[in-house]
Amino acid sequence: MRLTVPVHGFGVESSARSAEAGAKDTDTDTDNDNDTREMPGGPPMTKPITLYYWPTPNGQKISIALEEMGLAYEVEYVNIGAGDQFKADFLKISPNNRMPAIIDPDGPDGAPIPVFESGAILQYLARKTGRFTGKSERQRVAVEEWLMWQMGGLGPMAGQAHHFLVYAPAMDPPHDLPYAKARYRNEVARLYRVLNDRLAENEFVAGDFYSIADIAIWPWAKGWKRQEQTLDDKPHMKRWLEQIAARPAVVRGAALGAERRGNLQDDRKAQAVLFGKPPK
Ligand SMILES: N[C@@H](CCC(=O)N[C@@H](CS)C(=O)NCC(=O)O)C(=O)O
Repeated sequence: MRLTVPVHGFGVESSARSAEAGAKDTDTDTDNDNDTREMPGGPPMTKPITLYYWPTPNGQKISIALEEMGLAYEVEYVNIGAGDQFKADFLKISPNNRMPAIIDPDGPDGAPIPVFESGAILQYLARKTGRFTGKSERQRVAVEEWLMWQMGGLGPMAGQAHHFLVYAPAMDPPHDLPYAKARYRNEVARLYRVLNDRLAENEFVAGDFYSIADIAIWPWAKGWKRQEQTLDDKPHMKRWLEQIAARPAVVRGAALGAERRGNLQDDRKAQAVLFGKPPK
């Protein structure tokens, strides 16, 4: 279900989503989703979580997690090509002027809590629900290792690969930089070899259970073609990409706001906002 609610704050538009369907879907996955509820999140939710979002891989991590966890949420679209991320109200929630961010109205002590940085949001939501986080300390360490691998490695490197392979050559004037292109293409290739090796031994990145680490990595890894990579020599990564893509919650989370995604290669105004000097 999806309905429009009044705009509040800086976003273009808000939408409320019911994750009831998500809760149903994930119930069928209890064999492998590590649904321990060992850290129950306190009182039941009284209001939906607000998701500050734009349809990019970092945003999709959180829409997918909310869908997987069956948490009700409403969406505040942060149009990063139009500069919404620099607005004062948003900076109070996300001082690094990046989305995603959330506000959970039912925070740990009953008061609202804002959270920015997608890795921190995933860990918060996993603690809140007790899901997708590992049953034992060993499992939790594995989840954190691969979550940090995404946050410190794949995300930044694939982001730079997108920049130098796709966006910079399309700018006016073009910045076609062979060294930068090779540097990030090669580093992403190395990371995918590491991922493929890991998935040769394990069904999911942290072991035999689906976790927030898979949720963090998948939205970036699905962009392998744009990053000028091949899966011909990475059968285990290919198997995993397809397996995650088939999860109904992933389909819904990845589709959120897809109709708003512009073509940054042709959008000079968005390029100026994202790649020029930030507006004051
Ligand atoms: N480390 C941050 C990165 C978030 C990030 O880079 N978000 C991008 C979109 S994918 C953004 O908001 N960009 C706005 C800008 O560059 O001004 C996280 O994982 O949350």
